[in-house]
Amino acid sequence: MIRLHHLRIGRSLFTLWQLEELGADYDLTVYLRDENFRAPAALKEIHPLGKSPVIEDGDLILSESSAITTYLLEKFDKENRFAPPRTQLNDWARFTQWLHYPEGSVFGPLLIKMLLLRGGEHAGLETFSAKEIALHLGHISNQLGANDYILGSDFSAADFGVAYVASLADRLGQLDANPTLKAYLARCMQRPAFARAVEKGVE
Ligand SMILES: N[C@@H](CCC(=O)N[C@@H](CS)C(=O)NCC(=O)O)C(=O)O
Repeated sequence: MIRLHHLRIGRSLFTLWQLEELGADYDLTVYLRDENFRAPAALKEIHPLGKSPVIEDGDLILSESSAITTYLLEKFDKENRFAPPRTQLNDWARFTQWLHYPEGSVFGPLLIKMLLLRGGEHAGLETFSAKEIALHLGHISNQLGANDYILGSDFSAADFGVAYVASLADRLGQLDANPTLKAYLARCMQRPAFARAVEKGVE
């Protein structure tokens, strides 16, 4: 059975949510952050990077949220409920673009903003992160348009990562003037599977 090594407060909640959406059988090991908000050393015993999410499935130890999503889809989404089949090549390629975009492009500027809010000062980084955050949040909002989810009217596995960066942007006060993304985030969080993930992984 799959085991998710879940660090409280962070992106692995979104992997937990995915396991719930997929109806997968899984076990959970929960880790608490230390006084510096870092992962405890115990996570390094699972994977050398000591970060979360990490899943264990037999002798497979897998890190990186988008790789985990791809693996879980292969394993539990045979009916393509959460991603287009690879035979629809263009749709599948667009799906993978939105699957990798949050971690690959959006997270970095948000991380800079988070560090600056925690007490750093750096004019160049302020300008860079403000511009990049506006660019990416604008891009995501445009893609959403009047749709409920990032690839259209149906929820897909690309929404896990997009909802994660939207939630981080919200925590950093970056969605106050963005009703489209606020509503999108609320819509994702109202899904019953998300509520189950919160119950198991947060409380
Ligand atoms: N690129 C990785 C990032 C993993 C990551 O940095 N996870 C954070 C939690 S959100 C973490 O474990 N931080 C604790 C630490 O670095 O001490 C992914 O997509 O999974």
